[in-house]
Amino acid sequence: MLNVPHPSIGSSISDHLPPLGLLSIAGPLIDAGYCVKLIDGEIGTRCEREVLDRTEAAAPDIVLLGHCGSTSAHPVIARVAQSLRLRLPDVVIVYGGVYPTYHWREILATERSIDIIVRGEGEHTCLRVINALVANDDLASVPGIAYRNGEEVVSTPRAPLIQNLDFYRVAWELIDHQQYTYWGGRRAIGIQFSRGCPHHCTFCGQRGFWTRWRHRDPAQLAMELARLHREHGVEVVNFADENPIASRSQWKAFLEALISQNVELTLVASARADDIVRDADILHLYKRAGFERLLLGTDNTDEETLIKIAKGSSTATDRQAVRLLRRHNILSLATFAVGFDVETDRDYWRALRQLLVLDADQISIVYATPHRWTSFYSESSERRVIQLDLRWWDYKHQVLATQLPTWRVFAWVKVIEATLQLRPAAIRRTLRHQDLRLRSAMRWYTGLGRQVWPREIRNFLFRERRTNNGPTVRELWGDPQEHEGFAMAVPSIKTQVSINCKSRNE
Ligand code: B12
Ligand code: SF4
Repeated sequence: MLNVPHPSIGSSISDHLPPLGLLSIAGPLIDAGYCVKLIDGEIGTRCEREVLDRTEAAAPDIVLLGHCGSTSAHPVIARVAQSLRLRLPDVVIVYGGVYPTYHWREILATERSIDIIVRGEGEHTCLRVINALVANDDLASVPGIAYRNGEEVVSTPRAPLIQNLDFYRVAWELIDHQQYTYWGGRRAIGIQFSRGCPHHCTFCGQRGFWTRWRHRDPAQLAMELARLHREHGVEVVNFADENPIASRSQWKAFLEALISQNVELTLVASARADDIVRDADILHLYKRAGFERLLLGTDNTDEETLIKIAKGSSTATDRQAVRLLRRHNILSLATFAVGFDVETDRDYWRALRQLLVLDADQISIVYATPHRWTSFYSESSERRVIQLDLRWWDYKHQVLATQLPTWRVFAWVKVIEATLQLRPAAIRRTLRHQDLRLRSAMRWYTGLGRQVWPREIRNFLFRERRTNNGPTVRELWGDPQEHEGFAMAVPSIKTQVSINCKSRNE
């Protein structure tokens, strides 16, 4: 398994979390008797050549490629696959993750080094692919994949989603926990309590990928986290869920189970503001379980835009959530997306004022990015694309033209970030927060900002090439793909039981 070095600024300056996607597909493969090795190019020198050398030296039969940065990691993955093909002509290259799940047609047509693409969740499908390759079976019998058959690109029907998320395990044994840190150098992992989200925000490229909200057994997850803490010294847990707290009863059961394990962990996760407000009476359990920060996807401060993107939330709820978290000594990180609509200077000025009123502890500004499998893609299909290099399709770079020139949008983003991070309340919390753990979390985040800022400005001015008269979104990537938004099929309970039994026997 090969995790390539990602080009984002964050990847090169900050701590690294283990590549959970690859470790998740490794668990079932190891349990089925395969010999699996992980080469993580995000750790250490982050040099592509070195990663290739190590892969070549391992002399694998099959190379599995995938990266959490997905769309923005694709150019690196394509380049690495080409080099691997030259070095290891007979190796089978399998690629998975969000971007290839939807763009498999173009990838297989243009990247001849990539043999097979796994669409959707990888645990069960990847195992079936490898079993088929080993047994020399016809790949057509494996649901949820696309591959090249001679000159033809072939796909099989969508694979059923995994209903029991406790059925497969994450192959933690493939990593040295000392190498993975977060939250300012503390030993860390990413883990999922749930997959999917029951909401319908138009721009979201994740809810369709996971197809339906499901969760792990609360007690089992709590036990796994306690074991990772006791046996491997894990201190920080970053929930890799879109929406772990969608079900109040299951989340409460998890918090109580973790509290009863009596382990000192720092927890961070994403949540919806309305769910935080819903949980006002149990937020003390969040704190006791170890929560230090919740990322609130506020996304916009304009009520009309919030309705347009079907956020199902309001600015008043966002404010209430921030206050409730503060009352319980939990930091809030608000994400704010620019570029949904035709924005003017006045819109940015209003956004700045409303974000000041929101008063979240930390802020992260992202750019609206039209993924082909979302309804935001259809809505923006006639807008011009200014960024043709996929490496910058990572939400941290403007890819769609707006009414304002790019430099002015960039300037506004920087002014908003600076104003919010340098306002007296933020400085006070960074320097003198009463809770020492939160104070150091604020310092870590501010320190990251100090490193990222100059690089972002330098990249904007000197490295990133933008086009003034680019194609429209539709001209670039073709017709919308919303109808293929659900990456997996929902099976009947009977089918799922037989899937699980079969893979246990495998
Ligand atoms: C936690 C997280 C992070 C963490 C941790 C990253 C890490 N090292 O694991 C941090 C904060 C560092 C991060 C950074 C970034 N992230 Co991120 N991140 C996530 C998040 C919330 C969870 C990822 C995860 O672990 N999922 C759980 C695992 C099990 O799922 P998975 O990786 O998709 O893998 C499954 C399948 O995809 C498939 N699969 C995956 N790979 C492979 C490979 C093979 C061979 C096969 C067969 C199958 C397969 O099987 C797996 C098991 O079912 C996701 C959203 C989400 N919920 O998935 C975004 C997400 C993956 N991130 C995203 C982005 C853009 C980024 C950044 C580029 C942002 C930036 N500008 O810096 C960077 C990339 C830098 C980097 N080094 O990773 C986007 C990608 C969107 C897209 N369509 O391209 C996502 C989807 C969020 C979103 N808003 O839509 N991220
Ligand atoms: S709440 Fe978050 S995860 Fe759910 S659909 Fe909206 S953006 Fe996606």
